[in-house]
Amino acid sequence: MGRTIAQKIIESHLLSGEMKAGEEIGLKIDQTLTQDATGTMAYLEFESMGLKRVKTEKSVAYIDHNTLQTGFENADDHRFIRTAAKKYGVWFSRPGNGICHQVHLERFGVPGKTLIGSDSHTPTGGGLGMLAFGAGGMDVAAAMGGGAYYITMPKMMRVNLTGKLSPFVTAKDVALEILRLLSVKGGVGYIIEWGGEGVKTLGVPERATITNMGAELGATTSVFPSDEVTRAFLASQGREGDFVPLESDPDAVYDKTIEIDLGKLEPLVALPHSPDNIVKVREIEGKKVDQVCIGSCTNSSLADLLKVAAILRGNRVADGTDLSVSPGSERVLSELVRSGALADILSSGARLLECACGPCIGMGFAPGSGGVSLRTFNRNFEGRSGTKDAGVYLCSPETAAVSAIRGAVTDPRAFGKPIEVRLPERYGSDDGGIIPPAPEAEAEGLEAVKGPNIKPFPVGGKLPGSMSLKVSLKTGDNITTDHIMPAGAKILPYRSNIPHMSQFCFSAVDKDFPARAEEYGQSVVVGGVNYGQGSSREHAALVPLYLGVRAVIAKSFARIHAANLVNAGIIPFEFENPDDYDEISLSDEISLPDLSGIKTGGRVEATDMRTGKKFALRCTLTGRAREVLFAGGLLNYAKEQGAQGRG
Ligand code: MIC
Ligand code: SF4
Repeated sequence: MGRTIAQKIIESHLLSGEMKAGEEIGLKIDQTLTQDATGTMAYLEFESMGLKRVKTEKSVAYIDHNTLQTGFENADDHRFIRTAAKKYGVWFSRPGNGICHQVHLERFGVPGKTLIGSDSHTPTGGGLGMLAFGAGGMDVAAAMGGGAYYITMPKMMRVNLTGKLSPFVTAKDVALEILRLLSVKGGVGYIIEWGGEGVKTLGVPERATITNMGAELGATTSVFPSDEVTRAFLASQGREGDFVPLESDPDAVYDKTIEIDLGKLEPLVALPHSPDNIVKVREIEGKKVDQVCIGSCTNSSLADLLKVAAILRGNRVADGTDLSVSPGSERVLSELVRSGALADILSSGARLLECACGPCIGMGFAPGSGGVSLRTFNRNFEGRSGTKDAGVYLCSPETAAVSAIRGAVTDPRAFGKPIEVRLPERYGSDDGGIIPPAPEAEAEGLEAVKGPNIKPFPVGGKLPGSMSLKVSLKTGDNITTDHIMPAGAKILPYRSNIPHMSQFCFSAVDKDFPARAEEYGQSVVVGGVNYGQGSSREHAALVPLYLGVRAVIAKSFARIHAANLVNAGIIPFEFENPDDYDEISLSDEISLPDLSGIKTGGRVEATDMRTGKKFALRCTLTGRAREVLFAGGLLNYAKEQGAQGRG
C-alpha cells in the first residue's frame, strides 16, 4: 500500500510502536527548537534529567516571545538560555533576530526531517516538508537528550487544492477556510497533508502560513510536499544543498479527504474570540478599526510584508487607527531595507516593532479599552492581546493593510490593481543574530548562569492507590491555555518562577482560584470539551500542579495539553458520560477509591460525595504514558529509567 508523506517520514524515524492509528509510536527526533517563554523550563528540565549535551542533529534556542527586558528577570532568563545553549550544544538566536518559526524555516528546517519545538506552532515547518510537532518543554528536553518523542499514531487527512488564488485572496484565507470547514476541534487526531495541483501555486512562506494555523485546528501536525518550490526557497536562503524531494505515493490512503478550489475563495476574517469564528470580510465591511497589527509567525514573511509595503506606498494610515508591523526575522527586515519597502511602510504612519512575537502574545501594543484590533495573527482568544474587553479579528496582511488605510474593515479587492512583488533570488545576511554552541571539548567548563528569578519547579509525586479531591474550579468548553496560565507583559517575565506565576492561574476565569486551590490542598479541575487548546506551555500544567491540582476531569482534551498534564503527573480524566459534567458543582468532593483502573483498561469509578452520585471516568493512556503518570511525571520517570529518559 502506498504511503502518505507523514507515513514516509514516520517510517524512517520509527523507534517503537506500529504505524496503526491509535497506537503509541516513538519517533527519533532530528531537530528541536525552544523559545524563551518555554525554553528556560526546558533547559532546567534538561539539566535535571542529568543530560549533558544534545544528541540531535540540530537544536536551536530562540528568544522571541519576551524581548522587553522591563526588569532583570527577563534579562536573566535570556542569559540563562544563552549560556545553557552554549554549554549543551544548542544554537542560539538572539532577541531581535526573529520569530522562532520564521527563522527556523529560513536557516535550519530540512525537508523529510523530524522537528519538535516547545511551541504549538512548530508545525509551521511542515511548509518545508518537515514533520514538525509542538510539544511541552519536558518532551523537548528528552528529545534533545536523544530520547524518542511519543505520540499516538494519528489518522491521515488530505486536503486537495485545485485552481489558483484570485488577486487579494491569500494563503491566510485558505487557513481560515479550513478552520471554517473543520472548527478548532476538527483536526484533532489527524496529520493534515496538503496536496493537489494548487499546491504548486503556493510559495513556501504561504504553505507555512497554512501549516502554522493547523495548530488552531487541533491537528497533530500539517505537512506539504517538498518540490521545486521548496528547492527555490532553500536556494534563496543559501541552502539548496538541504533540498530533498518528498511526495505521497499516488495510492496512499487517507481517512478523510477535503477539496478546496483556491479560485473560489474570497477574503475571510475570524471574529472574536475564536479562530474558527469565520465570516467573509465583506460581511463586516465598514467596521471601524482602532488598531491593525501585521506580523506573527503566521504572516511575517518577506512576501507578506512586500505586499503590505506595496499597498501602503503613497498612502496614509487612517487618523483614528494605529498600525504596527513586526517583521518575522532579521533577514526579512534587512530585505525590506534593501528593497526600499521599509520606507513605504514607515512613511504611511505605521509603527515598526521588533522582529519578535510582540502584540501576538500581549507583549506591548495592547488595544485600548473595548478596542477593535485587526491582526494577521493566528489566535484571538479573549484577553490574549492584553486588553480583556478588546475584540481581535484575524485576517490576511492584504486585508489588514487596506483596512489600515481606510480605518475600517475593508475587502482588499477594493484596492484595485493586483499587487505583484519580486522576491530576491538570494537573501543577503551576515549571521550576527545566531550564536553557535561551544565545541564539546570546551563545554564541560562552561556554566549555565541562573539569576534569582529562576525558582525550583514543582515535581509530581507517585500516584497513590486512591484519592479524594475537592473541585477547585468548574469551567466551560474550549478552555485555552491562555485561560489557564495567561501570558502578557506582566506575567511573562516569571515563566521560570512558578510560585509567582501561580497567583495568576485562571485569573481570566476566576480570580479566587489560586487561593481556593491552596486552601483545598489537593484538588481537581472540571472542564468541558477541548480543554487546554492553544499553546504548548507546560506552565498550564506545572502551575496547577504547584497549586495542588492532581486531576482534571473534562469532556475532552487538546493533545499537547493532555501530554503536558501526564508529564507533570496530573491525571487527565474524561467523563464516560459527558452529561455527568452537569451534576458536579464547585467545591464538591470527588472520591476516587481505586485508581488502578487506569492500568487495566483506563476506567475509574468516581463518587460525588455531596450528591452521592456515582459516575465513570476514562483515562485511556498508552502503556508508556501510564507509567509516566504513575511515576509522578516525566522527570520522575526519566530518573527511574536512567539518565537518558528513554521509555
Ligand atoms: C502562543 O502562541 O500561544 C505561544 C505563546 O507561542 C505558545 C507558547 C508559550 O506559551 O510560551 C504556544 O503557542 O505554544
Ligand atoms: Fe509567537 Fe504568536 Fe507565533 Fe506564538 S503564535 S509563536 S506568540 S508569533
